[in-house]
Amino acid sequence: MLETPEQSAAGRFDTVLIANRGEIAVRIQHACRELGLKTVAICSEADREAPYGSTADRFLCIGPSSAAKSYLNQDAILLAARLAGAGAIHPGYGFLSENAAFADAAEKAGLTFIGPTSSSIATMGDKISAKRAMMAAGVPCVPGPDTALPDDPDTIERIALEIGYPVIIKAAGGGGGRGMRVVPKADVLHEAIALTREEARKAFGSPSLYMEKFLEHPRHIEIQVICDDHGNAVWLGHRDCSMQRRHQKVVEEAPAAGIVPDIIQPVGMACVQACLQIGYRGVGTFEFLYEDGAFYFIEMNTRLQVEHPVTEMTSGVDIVQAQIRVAQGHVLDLNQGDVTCEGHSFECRINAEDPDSFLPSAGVVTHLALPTGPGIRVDTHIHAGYKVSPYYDSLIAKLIVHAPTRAEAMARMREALAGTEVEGISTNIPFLRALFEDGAFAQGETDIHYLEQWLKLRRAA
Ligand code: MV4
Repeated sequence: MLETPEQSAAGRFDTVLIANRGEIAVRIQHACRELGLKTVAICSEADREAPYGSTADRFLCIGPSSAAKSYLNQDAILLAARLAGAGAIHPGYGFLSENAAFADAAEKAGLTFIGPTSSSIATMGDKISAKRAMMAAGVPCVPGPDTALPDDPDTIERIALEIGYPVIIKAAGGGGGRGMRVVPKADVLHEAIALTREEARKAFGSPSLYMEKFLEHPRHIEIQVICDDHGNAVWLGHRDCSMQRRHQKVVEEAPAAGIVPDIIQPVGMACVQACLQIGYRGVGTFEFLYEDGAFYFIEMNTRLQVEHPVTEMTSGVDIVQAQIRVAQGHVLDLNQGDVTCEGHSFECRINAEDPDSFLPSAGVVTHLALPTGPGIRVDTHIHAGYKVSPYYDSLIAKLIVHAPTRAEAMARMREALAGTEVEGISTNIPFLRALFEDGAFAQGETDIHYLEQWLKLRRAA
């Protein structure tokens, strides 16, 4: 019998192996069950007691505590999928989620990788090819060539002069703040390039670099997209993720404060156009710097992101369910005209960390109280008695609120933070409570440097 495009497309699966841990393993498991899919949870030895293990249909320990030997062990995960009869792998975020070779290996093993094609992952993983694809699609980018820097010193100097100082040197294999160096003026240009090249060679196995205008006080604004395999793509609105310390986001919100529809609309449409042009499938995030009223593309993330809930709250779209459905080959059941942005949402990342040193704080959660009430959502895997292990990321919960206005959402977050009690380990909750009392934050007057400056002032006081 002739198959409809809907049926013939990519993955048909009824069991999903969740190749991740922590709160996102819980989040993905909920989405799978709601879609009628069976789940396979995996764990390292440190996560044997994880609560999502007992709620999954299967629970397999795939290796020792070290992530390199478990959550990053591609062969162990593919073997677990085969043993458990999974037809698909959801990589979550971090770990193998943006590993093109893993996406490829999964597909070659007959499994659906719940994410973009390995070729899309590879294109976006190379920040130069990503920029080239975006410029070709009409997405506004930071001034600077979409090609690797040559070796010739004179040509390099000419490129820098053309852009205008200050410039920033970035590694093609970098991203997320790794492998970059600001060059304030010409006399330190060649030294900066030599240092960054060596770092890039060591860290990413490639010495390839590119140069951009350095923006001094931008905000970090990102656009969420979702695309199917049938030529449909929509953007689900924007988020502000400027509130970060050392490239670790702490608070995210949707929509970005003070960004009016007229100015973001063409940027969102350009992102959608870019997705169609490169044949993108799945969820993705376009990262922009926003300065003096203009947007500049910097990177595209090809995974589900930690902060996806703020967009779920404002758009009403279950992003994880939609991501799984498009991986099954379904047509996106959503048109751009259906997408709205209602109210305002904040997310706080609750980290198990020392309040002064920010070092991870491991140990047993002796007491836990989580907030309840209208417009409050908590994404977490922890419970009273849970042992926070020192092996992984310190994220233990995400506190998400939604309210009609930004001011009301801030008040709701203050209420949610007041109702959150975690004892036995140190957390950043006291610091988040103080941040939500900050006047400039309440006014939406922040940029990517705000939090670090605020922390410096607070320490001095
Ligand atoms: C920049 C920039 C200023 N100008 N590029 C850091 C993470 C990586 N995604 C790109 N990053 C930056 N790229 C130009 N041309 C400043 C940063 C940056 C940053 C960006 C987003 C969020 C936080 C940041 C913190 C420091 C620097």
